[in-house]
Amino acid sequence: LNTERELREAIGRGELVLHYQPVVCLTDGSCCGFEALVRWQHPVRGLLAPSEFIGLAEETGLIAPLGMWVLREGARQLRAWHQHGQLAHLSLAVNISGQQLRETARTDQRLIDFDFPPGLELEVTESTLIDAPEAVENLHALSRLGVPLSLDDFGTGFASLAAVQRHPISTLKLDRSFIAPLPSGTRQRAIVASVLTLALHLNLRVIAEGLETPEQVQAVTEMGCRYGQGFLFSRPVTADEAAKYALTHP
Ligand code: G
Ligand code: G
Ligand code: NA
Ligand code: MN
Repeated sequence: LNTERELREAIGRGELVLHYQPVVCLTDGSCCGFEALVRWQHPVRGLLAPSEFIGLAEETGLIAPLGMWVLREGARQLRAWHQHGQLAHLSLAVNISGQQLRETARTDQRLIDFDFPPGLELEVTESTLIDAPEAVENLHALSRLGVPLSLDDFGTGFASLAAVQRHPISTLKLDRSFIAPLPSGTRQRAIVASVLTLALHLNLRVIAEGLETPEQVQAVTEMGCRYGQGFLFSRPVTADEAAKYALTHP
């Protein structure tokens, strides 16, 4: 099992890497941006998924330095892509844990002082909006700085669209548990259809997560969804592979 010391040293030694999953415009198949997903290149255990160390990072407070590393690396990569004329349109969404948002006021590595490049966005989960007033304050501060915010795993928690409206959220990421049963699941189809209808009227962008088949793309497109992510398009890949994907899906 990973220990706190191991993870602290890993952050310092540069053993973390970011992989990138394309966000695709469903109407023309173009790549409009990416979501950054962190991995730990462990010297012995190989490439570890976030589920194996984000929990430990949150329990130990290491989520603050880890989260700042992810933000800095994502911003560096996005700036590098933007130098390339054909990649200047890309956006990049970075995940930020509620715990990190809560702690940011108490740490010296203030998220609020970060120099966000244009196109850099943040993703938070529904529970962040619900259980942490301090986190919500920081979210509002980030939004006032012009940072676009997405609500991740939408539909799995307790956030209603009415609650979403009280916060500066510009994008909903429709959780893949609603997408998986499509096109047949009639109940899920009804949920997806009503979320899309309301979201479009509320001027929220919606990204369907976990698209794995063309039939699922067709189903969500017919219901008005314009953006998607999922293995059908690409798994999360390295920065070089991500750039190649963007260049071949203009
Ligand atoms: O990469 P994978 O598909 O295994 O991601 C699993 C989960 O880990 C997702 O819920 C994602 O939001 C979370 N995650 C991935 N990267 C980061 C990160 O940089 N910071 C935080 N806080 N969570 C992340
Ligand atoms: O919680 P979040 O949505 O950030 O998690 C992203 C996770 O979802 C990553 O672990 C990523 O590998 C996974 N993922 C992305 N696309 C698909 C997909 O099409 N199908 C499945 N099963 N998982 C996916
Ligand atoms: Na996410
Ligand atoms: Mn999600």
